[in-house]
Amino acid sequence: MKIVRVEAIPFAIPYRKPLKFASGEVRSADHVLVRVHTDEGLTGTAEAPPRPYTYGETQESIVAVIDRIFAPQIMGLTALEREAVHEKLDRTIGNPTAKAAIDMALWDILGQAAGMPVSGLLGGWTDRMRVSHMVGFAPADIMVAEAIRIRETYGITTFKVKVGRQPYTDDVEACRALREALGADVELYIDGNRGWSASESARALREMDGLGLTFAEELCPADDVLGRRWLVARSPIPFIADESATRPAEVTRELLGGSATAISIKTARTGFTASQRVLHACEALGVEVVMGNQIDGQIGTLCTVTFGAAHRTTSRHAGELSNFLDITDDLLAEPLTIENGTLRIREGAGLGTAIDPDKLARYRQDR
Ligand code: MUC
Ligand code: MG
Repeated sequence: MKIVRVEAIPFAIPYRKPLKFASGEVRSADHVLVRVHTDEGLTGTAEAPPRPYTYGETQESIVAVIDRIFAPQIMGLTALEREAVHEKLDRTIGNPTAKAAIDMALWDILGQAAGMPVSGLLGGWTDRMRVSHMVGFAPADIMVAEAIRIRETYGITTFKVKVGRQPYTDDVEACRALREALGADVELYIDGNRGWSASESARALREMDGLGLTFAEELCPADDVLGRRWLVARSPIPFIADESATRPAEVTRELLGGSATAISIKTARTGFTASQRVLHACEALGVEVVMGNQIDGQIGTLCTVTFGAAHRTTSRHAGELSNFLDITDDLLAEPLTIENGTLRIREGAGLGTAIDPDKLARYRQDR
């Protein structure tokens, strides 16, 4: 199971409509397909999504760091030496999605070698997750129409509403319109991507009181250290750290410092190995977690549901698993389908991320 080759293939697939949020917007899935090959002919597959506004990575930087630094460092190690692989990767600061994709590709290899699904190797709690759909910025009536369409088409009843606009009252109006249109049975929570100040966030939360929101995520920057702690101490609902807590140590720091009371776990940035460290820390500390989405394609979404369904704690809340619906196509040979508001894991050996070679040829950017 020696690693003999690591491929980092840039590809781009257009979106049907852009997804807009306070820290940026996405119009094309310009991701990197990561394939780790072993001497026995097994190939582990995952994808890395560049999010410059969150991690500083670009498609070019992901390819470069894998080709020039990570691949030469891990060549010759085996898929069973994950700790040694991570010791090498961690010599380089940052680059979370590049590292995570390599980690998940190694788990894929382990599953294939063992003839077992990765979800079972991780924990095997269940075979599916309820899906939460992310509603991006638009006028309130368009956001309502999208949520209604998603509920009618896919049976999804949990929505994460992007907030953080100026004036904040636009978002208060959108959340109120969503609650009125969708009724009391739908779960709603909000994500500000650091768009507001602490005082704007506090006013928004007060004005949204009564809308039955479950969580508030990254409403103001964690770098506004005292303002953020002040806000979190007053928040009537758990306050999720997402981009401010991207590594196990950051999770500890933000939670113990009072800058968050819940955590978004994203396999796109912590793979499976570090996501388990984050999850176990959260379980030990007694804080809730949500499986987040790095605006993943279907490969990344399959990784998220594989991890989320594998553990009891991550299965308690709906996982953010529907961003791929906005993308016009994908590389997966067998597309994902959301039915009755749920997404299932793959039952076969490994992750089930078999790639359609014709689609890869069509969308890859390096030839
Ligand atoms: C999210 O939960 O914030 C948007 C920016 C990012 O880093 O992730 C997405 C979704
Ligand atoms: Mg977020």
